Amino acid sequence: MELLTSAASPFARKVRVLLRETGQIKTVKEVHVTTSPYKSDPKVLAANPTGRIPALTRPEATTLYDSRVITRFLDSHINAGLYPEKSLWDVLTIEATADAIMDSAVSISYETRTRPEGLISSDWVDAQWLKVVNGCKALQGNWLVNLNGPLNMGQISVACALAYLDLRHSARNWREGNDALAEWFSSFEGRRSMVDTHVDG
Ligand SMILES: N[C@@H](CCC(=O)N[C@@H](CS)C(=O)NCC(=O)O)C(=O)O
Repeated sequence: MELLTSAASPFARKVRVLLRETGQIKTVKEVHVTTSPYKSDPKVLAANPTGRIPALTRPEATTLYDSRVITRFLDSHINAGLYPEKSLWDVLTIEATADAIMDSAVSISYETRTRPEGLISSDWVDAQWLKVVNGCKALQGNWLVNLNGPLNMGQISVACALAYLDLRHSARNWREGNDALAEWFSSFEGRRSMVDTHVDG
């Protein structure tokens, strides 16, 4: 199997961390690509008609895309237990919250990094950042207990979302008012899987 990925993508990082945490790194080859909404990598387009990463090609089977589909597949592939039955709906909701934070944070990055200065909408950026703030608040207020239990896909997703905020939006300081979440993250980001997939600037 091949995973189309990039170093900075928080969605792809979810899969990369999963591969390392579940010992599947030798069975899935990571193929790094450069793609953007304005210029899709042809290999990505061939794998995913909407041109997004991550995408997972499988021999003699359909290609999978969208991080949540891929993580679910790789988890069930080896019965890794990252979606435990007894807390399934909580884990999926935490993953959805983390993905929503990523959606907004990536959208701000595209707005501010790829559009000409005069076309950048500060209203759009502020509205997206408010979603990030509300998402972080919910993670700290409602989900900290689940974040502190045995490893699951909710935790991996939250860590990848927060790491992306540090990578692209550190000046906005998501940690403000989120001390407990920040403390949880500082411990989680020391895991080998996170260190191995860390990227600067
Ligand atoms: N819902 C998707 C989002 C994936 C996504 O937005 N990936 C970005 C990179 S972080 C991308 O491929 N952007 C290129 C594009 O939008 O054409 C997932 O969970 O995989």
